[in-house]
Formats: sequence, C-alpha cells, structure tokens
Amino acid sequence: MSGKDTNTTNNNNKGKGKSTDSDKNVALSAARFEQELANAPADVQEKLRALLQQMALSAGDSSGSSSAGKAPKSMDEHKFWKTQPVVKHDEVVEDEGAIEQDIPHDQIRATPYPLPKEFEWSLIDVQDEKEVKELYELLTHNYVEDDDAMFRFDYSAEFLKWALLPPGWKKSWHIGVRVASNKKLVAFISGIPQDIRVHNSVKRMVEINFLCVHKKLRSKRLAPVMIKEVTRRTHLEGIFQAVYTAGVVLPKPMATCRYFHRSLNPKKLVETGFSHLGKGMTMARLIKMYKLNSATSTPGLRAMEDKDVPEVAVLMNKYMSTMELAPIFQEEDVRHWLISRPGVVWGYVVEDPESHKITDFFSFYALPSTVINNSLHSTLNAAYCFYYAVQTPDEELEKITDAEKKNKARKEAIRERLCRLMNDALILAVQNNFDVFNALNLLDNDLFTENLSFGPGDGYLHFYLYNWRCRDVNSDKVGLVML
Ligand code: MYA
Repeated sequence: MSGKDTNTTNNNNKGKGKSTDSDKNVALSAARFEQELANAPADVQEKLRALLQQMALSAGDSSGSSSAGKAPKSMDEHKFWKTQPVVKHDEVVEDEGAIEQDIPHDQIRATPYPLPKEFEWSLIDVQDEKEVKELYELLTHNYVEDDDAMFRFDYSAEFLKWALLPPGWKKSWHIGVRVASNKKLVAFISGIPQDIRVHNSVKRMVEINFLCVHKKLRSKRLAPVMIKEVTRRTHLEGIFQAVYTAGVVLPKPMATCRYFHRSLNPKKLVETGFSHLGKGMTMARLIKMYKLNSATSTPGLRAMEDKDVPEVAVLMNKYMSTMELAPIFQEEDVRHWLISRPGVVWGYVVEDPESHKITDFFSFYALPSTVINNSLHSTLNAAYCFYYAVQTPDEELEKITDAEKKNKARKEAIRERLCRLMNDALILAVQNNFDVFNALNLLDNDLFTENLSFGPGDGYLHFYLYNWRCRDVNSDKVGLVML
C-alpha cells in the first residue's frame, strides 16, 4: 500500500479475488513484515515485496487461483499447469531455451479439443461490429476485477479492435466459446503474434490475453481447455512459445512488476473509493497537491504522424536494447501501436525545433474501469503508460565499460528528460479527461514515478513465458507492456 496520504487501491490486478476472513491473519503478518521492510534500502524493499507477493503472504493476494491469501498451490496441486512446459515453482534455471522441442506439423492435433456438450467453439470476427460488441459485453461484465469487487476493466470495443488486430493478426487466435443452444458468448481467449527478445534470444511468440470465462461458469475447468486450444492453434502456425501476464501467481513468473498510480482527479478517486483521504488531509489540499500546469513544456512536442514512423522505430528498438524482455517492433508495428487513435491510444513525438529530428516519443492508452455499485460515478477513466523512448548521451555512455556503472550512468542521464516528458504526458492526460495515470515499475518508470507524485498501488503483475526457460528479469529490465 502507498505510504502517501492517499492510499491508492489497484484496479487492474488481473485475477484477484475478494478478501476473506482467513486473509486477515496473513494481512497482519504481512503488515508486520512491511514495518520491518521500511528500514531496508529501497531496491531491497521492492525485491522483497515482490517475493512476498509471489509467496502469497502479501495482504489480499490471491495466488494461482487459490482464493485470496491462502497458501500458494504446490506444483502438484496445479492439476493443469503441472502438465505444461513451464518453469516449476522450485526450479532453478541454469540453461536458457525451449522446454519442449517444436512439434512437427503432422504431429499437431488436427481437431479442436472437446468442450462439455453444452458448449461450442466459435471464432470471433473482431472486425464485425456485432461480434466485437458481443466480446465487449462478455468482458465488460466478466473480466478482471479488483480484490473488493469495486472496479472492473471496461475495455472499449475500439480498444479491442486495436489490441486484437495488429500486423500479422490471425482470426484463428480469437477464440470464443458459445452456449450451443442459444449461441450466447460465454468465454474467450486470444493471441497476437509478436517478435520478443528474452535476454539474447529473439523468438516469434504469441501474446495471450483476454482470457475470460463468464462468472456463472467459473471453476468448471473451462480455462485449461481454452489454453490448450489456443496452444494447438498457435502450434499450427509454427509458433511454440508464448508470453502472458496475470495478477495471479502461476508456475512461474519470470518477472514481477508493481502498479503505481498518479491521481489526476483526486476528488473523483476518493469518491469512487479508488483512493482515500489520509489522516489530516483535506480535499482542498489534496487537489492542490496534484495540480498540474495547464500546458505542456517540452519544445517540439506534437502528436505522432505517419511520417515519423521510421524514426520512432529506430528510437524504440535502440531504447529497448537496454531491456531483457522486449518486443521487437517493425515499422508496421510502430504505425499500429503508437499513432493516436481517438479514445484508445495517444502517441506523441518530440521534434527538435532546429534539426527536425525526432528525439523522443511517448504514448499512453485508455483503459477505463466500471465503478461497481457507486451512486456518484459509473466509470473511472484511467490512462496507462505505454511505450516511450528518450534521447541518451550515447558517446559518453560508450566510454563506460563496466555494465553496472553504465546502466547507472544511463539512468542518471535520462532522469530529468524523462520526468519532463512524463509530466507532459500527465498534462495531456488531464486535457483528455483522465482521472488517474497508471504505470508499472517496468522500463525506466521508476525514474519518474517518485518525482511526479505517483503512489505505489497494491497490485502486482507477473510476467510468464510458455515453453521458454530463462533467468528472472528485474522489473526495470522488463520492456514489454501488455494491454
Ligand atoms: S490474464 C486475465 C485472466 N482473466 C481474468 O482474470 C478474468 C476474470 N476471471 C476469469 O474469467 C476466470 O477466473 C479465468 C479462469 C478464465 C481466469 N492464467 O476454468 P477453471 C488456472 C492462466 O476452473 P476459472 C490473461 O488473460 C488455474 O491455476 N491460468 O478456472 C492471460 C487452474 O489451473 P491449475 C489460470 O476461474 C492468460 C485452472 O486455470 C488463470 O473458471 C494466460 C482453473 O481453471 C490465469 N489468469 O477460469 C493464459 N487463472 O489447476 C495462459 C486461473 O493448474 C496462456 N488459471 O492451477 C499460456 C500460453 C498458451 C499459448 C502457448 C503457445 C505456444
């Protein structure tokens, strides 16, 4: 939880459940642990917190689909995951690479996995307005909620089209499950293709997202069938690795990131229960504390245009080279992901006023949440920090041979510039009516979250690889942002 005056409640912790009484003991011991932790250096605190969360000791944690706060499942209790090519909870990774060999095409199962007889598979045509609306309805009522069932993700239909139709998208990876008798859409899972670098290996992978089972059909083991089906369909395309994120602990995270939140509309955040007025704090002071300038300050900042794509692609891939888990963007990916789309994503570049070169860029996307059972507000408008790159003094950095020293020097060299850019991102987010700006502590986000009054939330996001064994990655070396 935040040590600031406003304790922010995370609203996007994929897979969390409501706390139960038995959690409270866990929460108490976690609270004592937190007190002890407060004396440790900041980086040690962060690592221990992540570890604590992985061990499901942290207050309100729900680990690996066991209910909130219960002891994490042993490998043997993961009836499904123990059969899959993933790193085991207690495994020490020494060699990097595939866990299972690629399967020859003629040995891949040719027919879909059977579903219980009441259900049938149904590919969703995301380009069809009626079908994308059905998907929107399923997700808006059944997708990820916070622990206390106060907020639920409300991805817009336009957002879903953006997220599911990137370059190379495949309809066979937009997999729905319908009730056979009335054709109602009751479950979904999706994949999109992406080149991913993990440490030094580059692989074409599938990014799995939007796994959702209707609330009334939970705990019937539908999810494992859906995961097996998307795996089969991925194998058929010649891809054997996947990346995915979840709030729940499964075998086994290769990185864990924490959510940070920056209030933009503190009054609404308090009214919705997202934040709380701290002791001795007044609403007027809170509003003053989070007030931003009305205009941006970086000279040459403007909306990204199609003509900027080649330069942004170079900037993006150069910046990403400092990360240990990163997407590799071709120009067509940059065009798709980073140019503004109304109500979905905002992309900006900095054009040097003299040389007209693009020196930096940043982006954020809109992911509102439904505010459940609140008489004042029905939607929380959240912006999420997406990709960015900031200019670095390359010549100076090249002179430093020690990797650790170089990394430190790089961070110090970009801190001020990044803070200024992100302050502008916050101002643009206010201009676009967002209530809060969220960021994980991945990329170089820790360089600006503290300076720009972000508070740590209680949500963590775990990163997983399917059929790829690798060393763990620190949160500030995660360069992949999943929607
Ligand atoms: S993360 C977002 C997930 N969605 C939500 O949280 C929305 C709300 N919740 C639901 O809709 C349901 O609770 C879901 C589970 C659908 C999550 N990832 O059917 P069940 C395991 C992976 O009885 P249900 C996202 O979209 C659980 O440990 N596994 O459970 C990324 C247990 O297995 P085991 C999960 O609650 C998804 C089994 O499912 C998750 O009715 C990445 C229970 O099944 C989870 N988030 O449904 C998917 N939650 O017994 C993996 C629970 O072993 C992709 N479980 O513990 C892998 C790569 C595939 C491609 C490979 C290609 C090469």
